[in-house]
Amino acid sequence: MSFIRTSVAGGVGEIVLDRPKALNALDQSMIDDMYVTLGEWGDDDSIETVLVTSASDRAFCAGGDIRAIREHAIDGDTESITRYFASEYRLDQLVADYPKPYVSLIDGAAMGGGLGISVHGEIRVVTEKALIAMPETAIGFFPDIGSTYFLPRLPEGVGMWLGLTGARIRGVDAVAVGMATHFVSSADLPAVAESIRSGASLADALASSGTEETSDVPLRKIGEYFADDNINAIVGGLRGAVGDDWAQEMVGLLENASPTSLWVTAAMITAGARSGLDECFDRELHAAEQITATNDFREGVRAVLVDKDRNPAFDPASIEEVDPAVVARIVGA
Ligand code: QUE
Repeated sequence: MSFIRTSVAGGVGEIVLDRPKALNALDQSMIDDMYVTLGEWGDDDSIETVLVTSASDRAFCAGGDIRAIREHAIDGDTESITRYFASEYRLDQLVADYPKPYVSLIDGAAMGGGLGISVHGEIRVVTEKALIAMPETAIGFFPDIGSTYFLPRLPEGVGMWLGLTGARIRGVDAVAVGMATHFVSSADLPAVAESIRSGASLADALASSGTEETSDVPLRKIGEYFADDNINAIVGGLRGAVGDDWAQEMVGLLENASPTSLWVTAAMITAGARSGLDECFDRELHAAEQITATNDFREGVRAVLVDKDRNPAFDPASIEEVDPAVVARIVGA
């Protein structure tokens, strides 16, 4: 029993994410199976291209197996937590370093861990059904999977905006900010996949990509409000924009998040701007080990994913009360 399916034909190795009931959330076995498969295919001269697709029509991959991590935290099983994140980040690093074209077809939700196995790869194809986000601050965690490397390299403020608010963006937006490389309509995606499987060059398979649609991500406002590394300054700026509905909507998203997670996220993205990818993964592993031991993580996962009351009791409850020493301990600064 495996939650990934693999096949090889015509020089193309395909991994199908197949855990639809959990929206393909990556559990330990999927991470292990993907790592082994990609390792073998990387050394196999008969394989020219790797294709990653989903068996779910709703999701590419909703994230990590964060419910299991919460159970490990409650049980005090820190070994399993370290094993999970270390192997997940090692998989993401392998995708980043992959010696041949690695192509992800994203035709549904791709969040958190789902971006770790796609964004670091060479080709990321999205459709109008793609929904892209780093939503971890709402569960008392932080944007990980190497996002502390790629978020600060997006256009001005965009990484901080995505990481702090957990805002969901569409496929066309993901192309506009550089998280995705190609847009194909969902109706045309099966033909693109077939073309890749039949051994066509990626240039030919993707020749008709593109869209008339335009992104409505408000880049100017994002640059205005989120190009800062201080949470008080960001939230203060947004709160001060009284007539601006978008700014107040962002305040609402930030108020939904763990205040500690917001400070940790800002510090991690700021540090990641000046770090290589491997250093970002090391920092993320330390922070993941630390933050999963906190009350906010247990409580955030409980409220969003277990009881689904969406009413977490974060402690402290406001950004002003967060202790900088706690943030520094989690980040490892
Ligand atoms: C933040 C997250 C995750 C999330 C929601 C958040 C995450 C994750 C899932 C998820 C969603 C549906 C499932 C599932 C998991 O949701 O990492 O098993 O069926 O995996 O706000 O980080």
